[in-house]
Amino acid sequence: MRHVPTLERLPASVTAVAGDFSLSVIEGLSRAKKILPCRFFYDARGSCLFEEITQLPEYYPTRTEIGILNARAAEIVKGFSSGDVLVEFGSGSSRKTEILLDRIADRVVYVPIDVSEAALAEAVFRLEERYPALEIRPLVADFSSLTKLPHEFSGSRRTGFFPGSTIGNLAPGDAAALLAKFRKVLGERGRLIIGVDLKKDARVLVRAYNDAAGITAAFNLNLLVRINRELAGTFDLTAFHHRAIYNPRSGRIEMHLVSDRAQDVMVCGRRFHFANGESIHTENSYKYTVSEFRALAEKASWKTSRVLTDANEQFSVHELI
Ligand code: SAH
Ligand code: AVI
Repeated sequence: MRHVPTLERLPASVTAVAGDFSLSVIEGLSRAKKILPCRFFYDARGSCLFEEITQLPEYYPTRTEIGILNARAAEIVKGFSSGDVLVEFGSGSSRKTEILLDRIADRVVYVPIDVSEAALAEAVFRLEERYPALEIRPLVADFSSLTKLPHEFSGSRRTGFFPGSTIGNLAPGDAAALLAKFRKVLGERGRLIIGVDLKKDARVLVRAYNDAAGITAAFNLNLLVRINRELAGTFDLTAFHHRAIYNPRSGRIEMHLVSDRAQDVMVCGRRFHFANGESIHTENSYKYTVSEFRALAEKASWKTSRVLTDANEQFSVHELI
Protein backbone atom coordinates (compact mmCIF):
# COMPACT_ATOMS: atom_id res chain seq x y z
CA MET A 1 0.00 0.00 0.00
CA ARG A 2 1.24 3.45 -0.84
CA HIS A 3 2.41 5.63 2.06
CA VAL A 4 0.55 8.95 2.21
CA PRO A 5 2.76 11.79 3.44
CA THR A 6 1.51 13.93 6.33
CA LEU A 7 0.78 17.45 5.12
CA GLU A 8 0.56 20.24 7.63
CA ARG A 9 -2.06 22.97 7.37
CA LEU A 10 -1.99 26.37 8.99
CA PRO A 11 -5.00 27.24 11.19
CA ALA A 12 -7.99 28.54 9.23
CA SER A 13 -7.44 32.02 10.71
CA VAL A 14 -4.04 32.24 9.03
CA THR A 15 -4.77 30.68 5.68
CA ALA A 16 -7.79 30.10 3.47
CA VAL A 17 -6.98 27.47 0.89
CA ALA A 18 -10.37 26.07 -0.05
CA GLY A 19 -12.87 28.23 1.80
CA ASP A 20 -12.47 31.25 -0.40
CA PHE A 21 -13.12 29.44 -3.69
CA SER A 22 -16.88 30.08 -3.80
CA LEU A 23 -16.59 33.67 -2.53
CA SER A 24 -13.81 34.51 -5.01
CA VAL A 25 -15.68 32.97 -7.96
CA ILE A 26 -18.95 34.74 -7.16
CA GLU A 27 -17.13 38.03 -6.61
CA GLY A 28 -15.05 37.64 -9.78
CA LEU A 29 -18.00 36.72 -12.01
CA SER A 30 -20.07 39.62 -10.61
CA ARG A 31 -17.60 42.23 -11.87
CA ALA A 32 -18.26 44.31 -14.98
CA LYS A 33 -15.05 42.74 -16.37
CA LYS A 34 -15.23 39.15 -15.17
CA ILE A 35 -12.15 37.61 -13.54
CA LEU A 36 -11.17 34.37 -11.80
CA PRO A 37 -8.03 34.22 -9.62
CA CYS A 38 -5.36 31.97 -11.14
CA ARG A 39 -4.48 30.22 -7.87
CA PHE A 40 -7.65 28.13 -8.41
CA PHE A 41 -6.17 26.48 -11.52
CA TYR A 42 -4.33 24.03 -9.30
CA ASP A 43 -6.70 21.23 -8.33
CA ALA A 44 -5.31 17.71 -8.91
CA ARG A 45 -5.99 17.82 -12.66
CA GLY A 46 -4.79 21.42 -12.97
CA SER A 47 -1.48 20.52 -11.34
CA CYS A 48 -1.07 17.58 -13.76
CA LEU A 49 -1.88 19.80 -16.73
CA PHE A 50 0.66 22.36 -15.52
CA GLU A 51 3.30 19.61 -15.41
CA GLU A 52 2.38 18.75 -19.03
CA ILE A 53 2.78 22.43 -19.96
CA THR A 54 6.31 22.40 -18.55
CA GLN A 55 7.23 19.67 -21.08
CA LEU A 56 5.81 21.48 -24.13
CA PRO A 57 8.22 22.58 -26.86
CA GLU A 58 6.63 26.07 -26.88
CA TYR A 59 6.86 26.55 -23.09
CA TYR A 60 10.52 27.63 -22.76
CA PRO A 61 10.49 28.90 -19.11
CA THR A 62 10.80 25.57 -17.30
CA ARG A 63 13.64 24.06 -19.31
CA THR A 64 15.47 27.40 -19.43
CA GLU A 65 15.28 27.89 -15.66
CA ILE A 66 16.36 24.26 -15.11
CA GLY A 67 19.33 24.95 -17.40
CA ILE A 68 20.34 27.99 -15.31
CA LEU A 69 19.93 26.10 -12.01
CA ASN A 70 21.95 23.12 -13.29
CA ALA A 71 24.73 25.32 -14.63
CA ARG A 72 25.01 27.45 -11.47
CA ALA A 73 23.95 24.99 -8.73
CA ALA A 74 27.38 24.85 -7.10
CA GLU A 75 27.37 28.65 -6.59
CA ILE A 76 23.77 28.75 -5.45
CA VAL A 77 24.18 26.09 -2.74
CA LYS A 78 27.40 27.60 -1.35
CA GLY A 79 25.30 29.77 0.96
CA PHE A 80 23.65 26.84 2.78
CA SER A 81 24.89 25.71 6.21
CA SER A 82 23.89 22.79 8.37
CA GLY A 83 20.49 23.34 10.03
CA ASP A 84 19.28 25.89 7.46
CA VAL A 85 15.67 25.80 6.30
CA LEU A 86 14.78 25.80 2.60
CA VAL A 87 11.26 27.20 2.15
CA GLU A 88 9.70 26.82 -1.28
CA PHE A 89 6.69 28.91 -2.25
CA GLY A 90 4.34 27.27 -4.80
CA SER A 91 6.52 24.15 -4.86
CA GLY A 92 4.29 22.11 -7.21
CA SER A 93 6.23 19.03 -8.32
CA SER A 94 9.45 20.19 -6.57
CA ARG A 95 11.38 18.97 -9.67
CA LYS A 96 13.64 22.04 -9.80
CA THR A 97 14.30 21.75 -6.07
CA GLU A 98 16.01 18.40 -6.67
CA ILE A 99 18.82 20.31 -8.37
CA LEU A 100 19.51 22.01 -5.02
CA LEU A 101 18.60 19.06 -2.79
CA ASP A 102 21.01 16.73 -4.63
CA ARG A 103 23.73 18.91 -3.09
CA ILE A 104 22.27 19.95 0.30
CA ALA A 105 19.74 17.30 1.40
CA ASP A 106 22.11 16.30 4.22
CA ARG A 107 22.17 19.85 5.60
CA VAL A 108 18.70 21.40 5.42
CA VAL A 109 15.09 21.04 6.45
CA TYR A 110 12.81 21.40 3.41
CA VAL A 111 9.45 23.22 3.74
CA PRO A 112 7.47 23.01 0.47
CA ILE A 113 4.33 25.21 0.48
CA ASP A 114 1.54 24.87 -2.06
CA VAL A 115 -2.24 25.30 -2.37
CA SER A 116 -2.40 22.08 -4.38
CA GLU A 117 -2.64 19.26 -1.88
CA ALA A 118 -2.38 16.68 -4.69
CA ALA A 119 0.82 18.16 -6.12
CA LEU A 120 2.36 18.49 -2.66
CA ALA A 121 1.55 14.89 -1.65
CA GLU A 122 2.94 13.53 -4.93
CA ALA A 123 6.15 15.56 -4.59
CA VAL A 124 6.72 14.62 -0.95
CA PHE A 125 6.18 10.93 -1.73
CA ARG A 126 8.88 11.09 -4.42
CA LEU A 127 11.32 13.19 -2.35
CA GLU A 128 11.03 10.86 0.69
CA GLU A 129 12.19 8.00 -1.51
CA ARG A 130 14.98 9.98 -3.15
CA TYR A 131 16.32 11.58 0.05
CA PRO A 132 15.53 9.20 2.94
CA ALA A 133 17.47 11.34 5.46
CA LEU A 134 15.92 14.68 4.47
CA GLU A 135 13.48 16.27 6.94
CA ILE A 136 10.48 17.47 4.89
CA ARG A 137 7.77 19.66 6.47
CA PRO A 138 5.14 20.21 3.76
CA LEU A 139 2.54 22.91 4.25
CA VAL A 140 -0.78 23.18 2.39
CA ALA A 141 -1.26 26.94 2.36
CA ASP A 142 -1.85 30.04 0.26
CA PHE A 143 1.56 31.71 0.34
CA SER A 144 -0.02 35.16 0.17
CA SER A 145 -1.88 34.51 3.45
CA LEU A 146 1.25 33.28 5.20
CA THR A 147 2.45 35.48 8.04
CA LYS A 148 4.98 33.19 9.67
CA LEU A 149 6.46 29.72 9.60
CA PRO A 150 6.02 27.18 12.39
CA HIS A 151 7.76 28.41 15.53
CA GLU A 152 10.54 25.82 15.59
CA PHE A 153 12.14 27.36 12.48
CA SER A 154 12.46 30.83 14.02
CA GLY A 155 16.08 30.30 15.15
CA SER A 156 17.27 28.84 11.83
CA ARG A 157 18.54 30.67 8.79
CA ARG A 158 15.82 30.52 6.13
CA THR A 159 16.30 30.59 2.36
CA GLY A 160 13.22 31.03 0.21
CA PHE A 161 13.01 29.38 -3.21
CA PHE A 162 10.34 30.75 -5.57
CA PRO A 163 11.03 29.38 -9.06
CA GLY A 164 8.85 29.18 -12.17
CA SER A 165 8.18 32.94 -12.44
CA THR A 166 5.07 32.42 -10.31
CA ILE A 167 5.79 35.97 -9.08
CA GLY A 168 4.76 37.06 -12.61
CA ASN A 169 1.21 35.89 -11.93
CA LEU A 170 0.77 38.87 -9.59
CA ALA A 171 0.41 42.50 -10.67
CA PRO A 172 3.62 44.44 -9.84
CA GLY A 173 2.14 46.15 -6.75
CA ASP A 174 0.93 42.83 -5.34
CA ALA A 175 4.23 41.20 -6.30
CA ALA A 176 6.16 43.82 -4.29
CA ALA A 177 3.83 43.30 -1.32
CA LEU A 178 4.34 39.51 -1.54
CA LEU A 179 8.13 39.90 -1.67
CA ALA A 180 7.95 42.17 1.40
CA LYS A 181 5.87 39.51 3.15
CA PHE A 182 8.41 36.82 2.25
CA ARG A 183 11.13 39.03 3.71
CA LYS A 184 9.31 38.98 7.06
CA VAL A 185 8.64 35.22 6.86
CA LEU A 186 12.28 34.49 6.02
CA GLY A 187 13.66 36.81 8.73
CA GLU A 188 16.64 39.13 9.08
CA ARG A 189 19.25 36.71 7.79
CA GLY A 190 16.91 35.36 5.10
CA ARG A 191 17.62 35.00 1.39
CA LEU A 192 15.33 34.49 -1.57
CA ILE A 193 16.18 32.68 -4.81
CA ILE A 194 13.52 33.63 -7.32
CA GLY A 195 12.90 32.77 -10.97
CA VAL A 196 11.66 35.60 -13.20
CA ASP A 197 10.67 35.30 -16.86
CA LEU A 198 12.15 38.04 -19.04
CA LYS A 199 10.61 40.34 -21.67
CA LYS A 200 11.24 39.07 -25.18
CA ASP A 201 9.80 38.87 -28.71
CA ALA A 202 6.01 38.86 -28.27
CA ARG A 203 5.68 36.00 -30.78
CA VAL A 204 7.74 33.71 -28.54
CA LEU A 205 5.59 34.66 -25.56
CA VAL A 206 2.29 34.19 -27.37
CA ARG A 207 3.38 30.76 -28.68
CA ALA A 208 4.30 29.65 -25.14
CA TYR A 209 0.70 30.22 -24.00
CA ASN A 210 -1.01 28.94 -27.18
CA ASP A 211 0.61 25.54 -27.65
CA ALA A 212 -0.28 23.44 -30.64
CA ALA A 213 -1.32 20.43 -28.53
CA GLY A 214 -3.93 22.53 -26.69
CA ILE A 215 -2.63 21.71 -23.19
CA THR A 216 -2.68 25.35 -22.05
CA ALA A 217 -6.27 25.62 -23.33
CA ALA A 218 -7.20 22.50 -21.29
CA PHE A 219 -5.43 24.01 -18.24
CA ASN A 220 -7.44 27.22 -18.61
CA LEU A 221 -10.77 25.47 -19.26
CA ASN A 222 -10.17 23.13 -16.29
CA LEU A 223 -11.06 26.08 -14.06
CA LEU A 224 -14.64 25.81 -15.39
CA VAL A 225 -14.57 22.02 -14.87
CA ARG A 226 -13.56 22.68 -11.24
CA ILE A 227 -16.35 25.24 -10.77
CA ASN A 228 -18.90 22.81 -12.23
CA ARG A 229 -17.75 20.05 -9.87
CA GLU A 230 -17.15 22.00 -6.66
CA LEU A 231 -19.61 24.91 -6.91
CA ALA A 232 -22.58 23.34 -8.72
CA GLY A 233 -21.62 25.21 -11.89
CA THR A 234 -23.35 24.75 -15.24
CA PHE A 235 -20.59 25.96 -17.58
CA ASP A 236 -20.92 24.36 -21.04
CA LEU A 237 -17.26 23.58 -21.81
CA THR A 238 -17.96 23.52 -25.54
CA ALA A 239 -19.24 27.13 -25.40
CA PHE A 240 -16.03 28.78 -24.12
CA HIS A 241 -12.58 28.90 -25.69
CA HIS A 242 -9.06 29.72 -24.49
CA ARG A 243 -7.38 32.97 -25.56
CA ALA A 244 -3.88 34.13 -24.64
CA ILE A 245 -2.56 37.51 -25.81
CA TYR A 246 0.45 39.66 -25.04
CA ASN A 247 -0.43 43.09 -23.69
CA PRO A 248 2.67 45.18 -24.48
CA ARG A 249 1.46 48.18 -22.47
CA SER A 250 1.38 46.13 -19.27
CA GLY A 251 4.20 43.76 -20.27
CA ARG A 252 2.06 40.73 -19.55
CA ILE A 253 0.51 37.67 -21.12
CA GLU A 254 -3.22 37.61 -20.42
CA MET A 255 -5.24 34.41 -20.44
CA HIS A 256 -8.98 34.58 -21.00
CA LEU A 257 -11.92 32.22 -21.38
CA VAL A 258 -14.16 33.62 -24.10
CA SER A 259 -17.88 32.92 -24.39
CA ASP A 260 -18.81 31.63 -27.86
CA ARG A 261 -22.40 32.83 -27.57
CA ALA A 262 -24.79 34.77 -25.35
CA GLN A 263 -25.53 32.45 -22.43
CA ASP A 264 -26.45 32.22 -18.75
CA VAL A 265 -24.45 30.10 -16.33
CA MET A 266 -25.39 29.07 -12.79
CA VAL A 267 -22.77 28.93 -10.02
CA CYS A 268 -23.69 28.30 -6.35
CA GLY A 269 -27.34 28.90 -7.25
CA ARG A 270 -26.61 32.32 -8.80
CA ARG A 271 -27.09 33.27 -12.45
CA PHE A 272 -24.32 34.96 -14.46
CA HIS A 273 -24.91 36.33 -17.94
CA PHE A 274 -22.28 36.20 -20.70
CA ALA A 275 -22.58 38.20 -23.91
CA ASN A 276 -21.30 36.62 -27.13
CA GLY A 277 -17.51 37.20 -27.11
CA GLU A 278 -17.39 38.29 -23.44
CA SER A 279 -14.35 36.98 -21.58
CA ILE A 280 -13.34 35.88 -18.10
CA HIS A 281 -9.79 37.09 -17.42
CA THR A 282 -8.17 34.11 -15.69
CA GLU A 283 -4.43 34.84 -15.50
CA ASN A 284 -1.74 37.46 -15.98
CA SER A 285 1.86 36.47 -16.48
CA TYR A 286 4.03 39.59 -16.18
CA LYS A 287 7.42 39.64 -17.87
CA TYR A 288 10.25 41.84 -16.60
CA THR A 289 13.61 43.14 -17.69
CA VAL A 290 16.38 42.36 -15.20
CA SER A 291 16.49 45.99 -14.07
CA GLU A 292 12.69 46.24 -13.75
CA PHE A 293 12.69 43.24 -11.46
CA ARG A 294 15.66 44.52 -9.47
CA ALA A 295 13.71 47.75 -8.82
CA LEU A 296 10.62 45.76 -7.77
CA ALA A 297 12.70 43.72 -5.29
CA GLU A 298 14.19 46.95 -3.87
CA LYS A 299 10.68 48.29 -3.24
CA ALA A 300 10.21 45.24 -1.00
CA SER A 301 13.50 46.04 0.81
CA TRP A 302 15.47 43.21 -0.82
CA LYS A 303 18.96 43.77 -2.22
CA THR A 304 19.98 41.88 -5.35
CA SER A 305 23.19 39.97 -4.67
CA ARG A 306 23.37 38.34 -8.09
CA VAL A 307 21.35 37.67 -11.22
CA LEU A 308 21.85 34.53 -13.30
CA THR A 309 20.49 34.26 -16.84
CA ASP A 310 20.74 31.83 -19.75
CA ALA A 311 22.87 32.73 -22.76
CA ASN A 312 19.82 33.94 -24.74
CA GLU A 313 18.51 36.03 -21.82
CA GLN A 314 15.12 34.35 -21.88
CA PHE A 315 14.85 33.77 -18.13
CA SER A 316 16.53 35.01 -14.94
CA VAL A 317 17.21 33.70 -11.45
CA HIS A 318 17.74 36.44 -8.85
CA GLU A 319 19.38 35.93 -5.50
CA LEU A 320 18.02 38.48 -3.04
CA ILE A 321 19.41 39.25 0.41
N1 SAH B 1 7.50 25.92 -8.63
C1 SAH B 1 7.06 24.99 -9.66
C2 SAH B 1 5.55 25.11 -9.93
C3 SAH B 1 5.12 26.40 -10.56
S1 SAH B 1 3.39 26.37 -10.94
C4 SAH B 1 7.86 25.24 -10.92
O1 SAH B 1 8.62 26.17 -10.94
O2 SAH B 1 7.69 24.49 -11.89
C5 SAH B 1 2.78 27.37 -9.67
C6 SAH B 1 2.63 26.58 -8.36
O3 SAH B 1 2.26 27.49 -7.35
C7 SAH B 1 1.53 25.52 -8.43
O4 SAH B 1 1.98 24.32 -7.86
C8 SAH B 1 0.38 26.14 -7.63
O5 SAH B 1 -0.42 25.15 -6.99
C9 SAH B 1 1.12 27.01 -6.66
N2 SAH B 1 0.39 28.19 -6.25
C10 SAH B 1 -0.22 29.11 -7.05
N3 SAH B 1 -0.75 30.10 -6.30
C11 SAH B 1 -0.45 29.78 -5.00
C12 SAH B 1 -0.71 30.42 -3.74
N4 SAH B 1 -1.38 31.57 -3.70
N5 SAH B 1 -0.25 29.83 -2.62
C13 SAH B 1 0.44 28.66 -2.68
N6 SAH B 1 0.71 28.01 -3.82
C14 SAH B 1 0.27 28.57 -4.97
C1 AVI C 1 2.93 29.21 -12.82
N1 AVI C 1 2.99 30.30 -13.83
C2 AVI C 1 4.23 31.04 -13.67
C3 AVI C 1 2.74 29.87 -15.20
C4 AVI C 1 2.95 31.06 -16.17
O1 AVI C 1 3.66 30.89 -17.15
O2 AVI C 1 2.42 32.14 -15.91
C5 AVI C 1 1.32 29.33 -15.33
C6 AVI C 1 0.95 29.06 -16.76
N2 AVI C 1 -0.12 29.55 -17.35
C7 AVI C 1 -0.16 29.12 -18.59
N3 AVI C 1 0.90 28.39 -18.82
C8 AVI C 1 1.62 28.33 -17.67
